[in-house]
Amino acid sequence: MSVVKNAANHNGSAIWFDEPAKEWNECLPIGNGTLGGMVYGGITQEVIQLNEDSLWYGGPTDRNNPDAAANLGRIRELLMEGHLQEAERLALLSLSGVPESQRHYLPLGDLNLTFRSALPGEAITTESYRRELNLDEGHVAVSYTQNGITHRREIFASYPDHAIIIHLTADLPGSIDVDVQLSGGVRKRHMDGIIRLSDNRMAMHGSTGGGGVNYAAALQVRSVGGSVQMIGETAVVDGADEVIISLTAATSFRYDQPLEECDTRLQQLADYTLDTLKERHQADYQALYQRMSLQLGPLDKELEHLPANARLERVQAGESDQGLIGLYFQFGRYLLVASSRPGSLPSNLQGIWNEHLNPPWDSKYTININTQMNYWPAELCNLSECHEPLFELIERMRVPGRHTAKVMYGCEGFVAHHNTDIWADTAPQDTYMPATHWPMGAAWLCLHMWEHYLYSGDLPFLGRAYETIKESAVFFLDYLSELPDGRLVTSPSVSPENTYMLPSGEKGTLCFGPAMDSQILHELFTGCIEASIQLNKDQEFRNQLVSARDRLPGIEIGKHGQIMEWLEDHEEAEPGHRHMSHLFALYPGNRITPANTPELSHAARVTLERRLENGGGHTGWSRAWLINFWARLLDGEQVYQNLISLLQHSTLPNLLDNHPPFQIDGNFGATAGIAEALLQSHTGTLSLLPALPPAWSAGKVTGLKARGGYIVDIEWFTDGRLIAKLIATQTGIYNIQAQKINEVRQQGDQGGAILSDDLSTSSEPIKLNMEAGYTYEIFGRYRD
Ligand code: FUC
Repeated sequence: MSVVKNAANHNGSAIWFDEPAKEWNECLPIGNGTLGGMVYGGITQEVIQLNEDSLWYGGPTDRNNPDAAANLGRIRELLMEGHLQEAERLALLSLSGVPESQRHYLPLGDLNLTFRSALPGEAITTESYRRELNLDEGHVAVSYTQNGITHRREIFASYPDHAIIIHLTADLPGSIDVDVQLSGGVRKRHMDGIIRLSDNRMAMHGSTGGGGVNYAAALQVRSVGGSVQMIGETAVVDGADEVIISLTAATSFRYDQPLEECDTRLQQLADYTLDTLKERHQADYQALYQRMSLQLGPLDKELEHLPANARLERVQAGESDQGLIGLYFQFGRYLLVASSRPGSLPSNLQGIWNEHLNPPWDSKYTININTQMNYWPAELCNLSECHEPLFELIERMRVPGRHTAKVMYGCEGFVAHHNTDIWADTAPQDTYMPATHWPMGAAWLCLHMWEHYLYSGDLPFLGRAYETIKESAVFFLDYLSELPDGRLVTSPSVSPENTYMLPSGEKGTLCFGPAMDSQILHELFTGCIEASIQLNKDQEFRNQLVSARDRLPGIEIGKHGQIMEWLEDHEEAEPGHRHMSHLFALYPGNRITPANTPELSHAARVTLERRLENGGGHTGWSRAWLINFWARLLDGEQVYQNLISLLQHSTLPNLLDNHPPFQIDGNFGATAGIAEALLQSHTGTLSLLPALPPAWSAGKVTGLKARGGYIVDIEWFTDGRLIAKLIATQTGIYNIQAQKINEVRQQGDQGGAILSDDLSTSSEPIKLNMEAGYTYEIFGRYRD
């Protein structure tokens, strides 16, 4: 067989390849939030590796260490007295979860299509092969010409129809001969069997151990022309013009009878034509995906003729490709739509795409940075609904988290540590000193609910979120310890996942009052205070929070001019550490800003430079966090350099993020970072092109979202001009900032009007009184 490469392809919104995936890291992902597939695109053998988001090993358990409460006081004393090793040993024994590990995610199996497209002995020639993820349409397509017949496969995961649809066509009627099989893939020994549901439907079913879920995956094969018959465990298609395969899966996490659920779904789809299935999918998908567009210039359209791996290799060799960055951005948005939809679980460490029985870090939720990073683009990049699964998980964490708070710490409220799983487990994970004993996971997650309100202005949502945010704050009012000087600190805790050094050379991780904890608490208390004002309730509780917030340690600058990571100005064992927890207040927090806290901003810069000089940013997510930090420091050149580093060192051939191994957070973090360079609104000022990389000398973005619900389009030109369009969904006064704003026009139903011109001669923000329903056009400059 020979594969002749096809050079004549052209589509700006496709991630495409001229050969099948040789391994999983080259596959293209599809997903509808609950069902995921990785498509290999093989010519005679197509494999789609399958996942269902609720297929995890094991059931819920109570892992809280029964000896925690009795030892907590002693651990705190040991820490205060400086007996670090004893404190750590006792914490490891008495505060770690029992057993130490939460539940892990599992793959579902494989869909195998074996094409019988040549007569025995006949030579096969294959040419014009193309495999693409079409971001505009939300599907993967594979096409090739074999012995003169052009075959095409289109594969999409439909959210409205709970199914993966595979459509096979060929340009010669009667020429599709294919065997269709479901298999457990790597789980083949953990599967109860394959059963026939009808003469064109079959299902695979089984259960996971440890009291875990029952599951089923089922498929239905329909042909236009030719025939479909079941032989053994195979659906055999002969001589078809066209084939439609619908595949679905469910587990007992959501349905009492997963197999029946799958069968019912497939029967409902049995009469839908391909056109109907496709229309329903596209209407749903495009309503989200097409809210935004991004073109970064200078754009070299010729590069679209190159497959994604070749484009990536060019960038890795030092060439520029702004189109690839635009593609990477939209791919990030695609991945969020594909892995997190209302009703699904949140996007985990690998989104929903996992091929391992024993996945890296369990492919679950690491909530000391990674899960949060997955959701950084949700609001800003106009995919607010995709945030919902995270809120549901946080809310589910309240019950186990309340128990953990009581049993481990004797506190009210709810708490979670640095990981959680499908069952919203809140007890500490692992026996890993740098990470395990960190009580801030839920508090940080709660800030996502607050942010959702800031973007949406949705008061009923705030009413719902407030209960969760408040319950997290209640925990800390109980948990915080008072220092002799009156400050309130978390104890014990760690600064994820870094190690400090004492002057004696002793190394430690357990501590009290690490900077990140105080910074998260400051924002949690502030959010809770402001929410209670918005909702006009809980004045007394609010007062308690105000006084507790005043007693949190402030953000301090250390001996190197850096932001201090711990309460003492310790040296770090690994100055280039991947975590930069003490810069939480710069991003995603908002207390360090160049405008309001120039000294702290400078110290944040020093902190980043020290990390980078010492090899920082070596994991994908760490590099993605750097991009956001630099955007907040308004340094476009660094935004760009770190994006390039991400593409050069932490990106797989299919553009998925590489920790290594594959971990999806870097995709989402970098997507957010690109947007953060173009629009910021965290200080109450809407800032246009605040950290524009000089390399993006012209461009256009549409559909970004700013806090307050504004939809923002910006076009900018090589001569330094910008034109922005703001659609106001709420009425209010907003500060607008660019390098310079010359003129503002209001457009409404009644036509346009120049509101003002000659507005700013400096880069100071202007005040704009915006009315809901109106569009405001802003003419200005992003550079002198
Ligand atoms: C944190 C990080 C690791 C990894 C893991 C899933 O523990 O420190 O780098 O991303 O989560």
